[in-house]
Amino acid sequence: RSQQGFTVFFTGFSGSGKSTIANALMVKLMEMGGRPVTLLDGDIVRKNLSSELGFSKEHRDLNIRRIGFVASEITKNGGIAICAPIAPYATTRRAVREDIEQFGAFVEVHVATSLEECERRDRKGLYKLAREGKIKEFTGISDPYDVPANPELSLDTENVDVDNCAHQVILKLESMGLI
Ligand code: GGZ
Repeated sequence: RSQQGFTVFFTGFSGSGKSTIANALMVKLMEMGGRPVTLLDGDIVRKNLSSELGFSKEHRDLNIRRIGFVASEITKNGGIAICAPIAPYATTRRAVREDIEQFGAFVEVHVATSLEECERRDRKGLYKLAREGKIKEFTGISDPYDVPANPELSLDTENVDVDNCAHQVILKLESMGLI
C-alpha cells in the first residue's frame, strides 16, 4: 500500500508560495524516511531542463509536459515527485495527470494566493516589470491562469503559514493512503 509512487503537483501564480511550501513538504517527507523525494521546482527545471523555452502557450505546455514526464518516471519507480511550476493551463495539467495516473497517484495542490496578494508581495519585482510592459506574457497580468476546478487540495496562504500549509498536504497524503 505505502509503496505506490505519487506526484504532488503544485500550481499557482508567480510568488504564490509554491516553492516555499514545496520545500517545506520535501523536508517533512524526507524526515519520514524510506522513500526518495525529488523536487522539480519551476526555476530549477527552467534552468536545467527547459533553458531554451520562453513563456508562449506552446513553450509553457512543453515545459509542463517535460516536468510531467520526469514525475511520471519517478512515480513509476515508486518514488515521490514534487512539482512546483505555475502550470497555467487546465488542459495541460489534465494531460500530465493522465500520464502520471497510469503509474501512481497525482495530487494537485492549488496554491490559491490571490493575484492581488502576489502583486502586493512582489518578492522579485516581476509584477512591477510586467505592469510596465517590460515582461510580456506575464501570468495574471498579460497571460491567462485557469483556476483549478477540482484540485485534491487548495491552500490559503493569506491566512495559513508555510508549515501549516505543508502539514495540510501531509494530512491529505495520509487520507489518500499514500504515506
Ligand atoms: C510567468 C514568468 C514569466 C512570465 C518569467 N510569466 O516567481 P518566479 O519568476 O521565480 O516564477 C516564475 C517562473 C515561471 O516559470 P514556470 O516554469 O513555473 O512557468 S510555466 O509553468 O508557465 O511554464 C517567474 C518567472 O518564471 N517568469 N517570465 N512571462 N512567470
